[in-house]
Amino acid sequence: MNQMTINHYLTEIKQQSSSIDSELCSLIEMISNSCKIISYLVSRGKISGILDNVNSKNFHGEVQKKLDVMANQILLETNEQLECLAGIASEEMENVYLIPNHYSKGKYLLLFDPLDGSSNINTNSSIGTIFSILSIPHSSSKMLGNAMLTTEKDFLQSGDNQVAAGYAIYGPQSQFVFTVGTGIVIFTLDREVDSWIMTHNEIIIPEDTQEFSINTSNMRHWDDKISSYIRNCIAGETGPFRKNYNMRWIASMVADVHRILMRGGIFLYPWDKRNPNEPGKLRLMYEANPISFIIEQAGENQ
Ligand code: FDP
Repeated sequence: MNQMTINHYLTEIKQQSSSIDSELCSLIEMISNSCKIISYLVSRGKISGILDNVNSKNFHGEVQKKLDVMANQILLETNEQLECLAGIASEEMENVYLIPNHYSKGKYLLLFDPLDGSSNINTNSSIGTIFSILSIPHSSSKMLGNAMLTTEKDFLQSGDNQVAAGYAIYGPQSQFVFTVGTGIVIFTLDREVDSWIMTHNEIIIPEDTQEFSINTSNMRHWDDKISSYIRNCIAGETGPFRKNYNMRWIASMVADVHRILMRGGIFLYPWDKRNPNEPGKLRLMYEANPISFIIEQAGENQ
């Protein structure tokens, strides 16, 4: 069987689309390499001592585990030297990281959640890494010699501007899922050859489904519309939808969304009354935007 690697795939689509350049391809490949290292650490678990808490919280107030910190460092250090990035933003860092002057810079901005679902690390459940890639907006780009300069403001773009997005899922199989706006591809890590191998192409989310995914223990905090929708799902054949539904909640968005990519369903983490001044638990730039791009690309009309 001819095995398609990420490098082969990117080389092919670069020839087909003028909006995909070599820098973007190298960046995606390097992110996939970082995820390979993280996958290895995750799979060794307690043996590599990465499950312990470190004595710090991230700036969202969440207790960090050694693995959160290491995954962040791996993504940062492997990608900063690539010569195609101007800056990096991470859920684990308070400020954006501008590529230091001793490295060459490029036009891309990389945003990531190094370890999504990290409350599950100790339970040996699936967790993941989410990433999003933007370009420095033309209007704001300033040059220093040949290098583009960037500021925090350049990161604050609409999700529609993403040039690529994806995630790695570390489960029974490790998989790397991404889009450059031409559909979804999935690569599975073959540890025997230490390579991501394409296993799924042209993914379309099945239209018909019997599953919804939401943390129903928060129901009392939701607004009326969400509560009523979920009550209708729970009512099954006896309710207005006249259909029985099943509920699944892994508490790791990457794992819940991956299941939906494979067999359909809906995932919700709605705003709730516990933090009325916040728009919701999921972070727009590192979680909601990239996952939305993936889901959009897995729609029927692509
Ligand atoms: P986590 O905090 O463990 O990183 O985005 C955060 C997230 O996980 C999602 O992956 C997951 O769907 C959700 O939070 C789980 O939240 P609850 O524990 O409130 O159910």
